[in-house]
Amino acid sequence: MRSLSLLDTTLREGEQFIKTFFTLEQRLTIARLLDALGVPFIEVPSPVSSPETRDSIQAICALDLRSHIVAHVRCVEADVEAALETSVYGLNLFFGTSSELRTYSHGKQIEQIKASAVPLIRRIREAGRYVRFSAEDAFRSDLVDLLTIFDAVVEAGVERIGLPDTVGIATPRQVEQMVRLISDRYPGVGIEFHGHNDTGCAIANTIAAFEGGADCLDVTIMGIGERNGIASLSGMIAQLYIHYPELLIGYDLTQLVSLDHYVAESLDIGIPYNMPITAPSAFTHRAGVHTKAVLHNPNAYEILNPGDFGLARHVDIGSRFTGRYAVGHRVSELGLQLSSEGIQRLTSALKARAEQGSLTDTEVDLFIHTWCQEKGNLVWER
Ligand code: HCA
Ligand code: CU
Repeated sequence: MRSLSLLDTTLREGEQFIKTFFTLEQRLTIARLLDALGVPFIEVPSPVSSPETRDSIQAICALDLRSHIVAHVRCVEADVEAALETSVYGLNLFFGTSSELRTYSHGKQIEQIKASAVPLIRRIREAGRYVRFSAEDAFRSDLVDLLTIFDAVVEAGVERIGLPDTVGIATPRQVEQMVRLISDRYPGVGIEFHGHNDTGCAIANTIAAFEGGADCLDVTIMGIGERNGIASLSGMIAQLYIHYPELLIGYDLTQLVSLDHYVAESLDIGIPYNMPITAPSAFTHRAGVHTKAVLHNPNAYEILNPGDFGLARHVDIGSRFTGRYAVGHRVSELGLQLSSEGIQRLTSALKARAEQGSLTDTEVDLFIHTWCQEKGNLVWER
């Protein structure tokens, strides 16, 4: 079986999201919840960011979690030394390699990048810590430049190479090809992928990276990050659950909902309506054709079992698209009995009422009771 580590960077990339401001207590709770879920790596910012950040990193390390804590650090000696002074498991080094970042961000040439990274990698390895080197903006970088740098950092002893799609420009096919090329060239070295969501491909690109040979995939809770973020933890869990369930052995999937809720509340936002697994309506069925089939067998329209995540399925019958089968089902759940003609008439009445706006479950039940009490409608009441 192939090994795969999810790396959650909510406490680093996620803190770069415009709505994020986590207190120390919130950072600690998020780290604990990620650990309880079973995420192998938790990324934190560079300790040089601020004294408060440094203290938070130490407090997270002091939790003594099973998850490895890794700091995201520039290839700058002082930054590396500051990170080595903390108790982090390892350092995630990064350096912009595209001509865009070399020109407008740090102004360094490829040779200078190599010259900065190599001694720092050696230093980190000598200190006995884990080290990864990431080529920021890899998917707009020249391939020869990338290979020149990777040859050097692999030689210096990096345990993983990071291939971030920093601007979210890549397609799944490009990601798979690039990851395959790098993993074929450096057998024995891990590959990490980090996919931004600028064109909505983050989850697809991240699973493509795994299929190309990556062994570490970056996510954040609800996908929060710079701009519109990166691949979401729930999205990747959903992908793995369906396509590679053996890789989720050891995860406590019931923690996912608490995590998304906790972060959504901390940010004062709702969980996005389209979030895999944890969206409020992720397991709600509405149209008559769907509700009938799902009531017969949930597999008809569900690929994820809500029970595995501590969630429940919901059949919505208060819409203009409601169907007779689901309405009849609700009638019997309420302990009432109607003839099939009665169900048909009740459904038509409910549909007509829903044309003025959808009804909540409570409103539907009230509507059914009232309709049934009308003379002649009810066949039998338990
Ligand atoms: C950043 C950029 C980064 C780094 C990813 C990595 C990106 O915000 O510093 O280190 O692999 O998207 O390139 O998040
Ligand atoms: Cu990023």
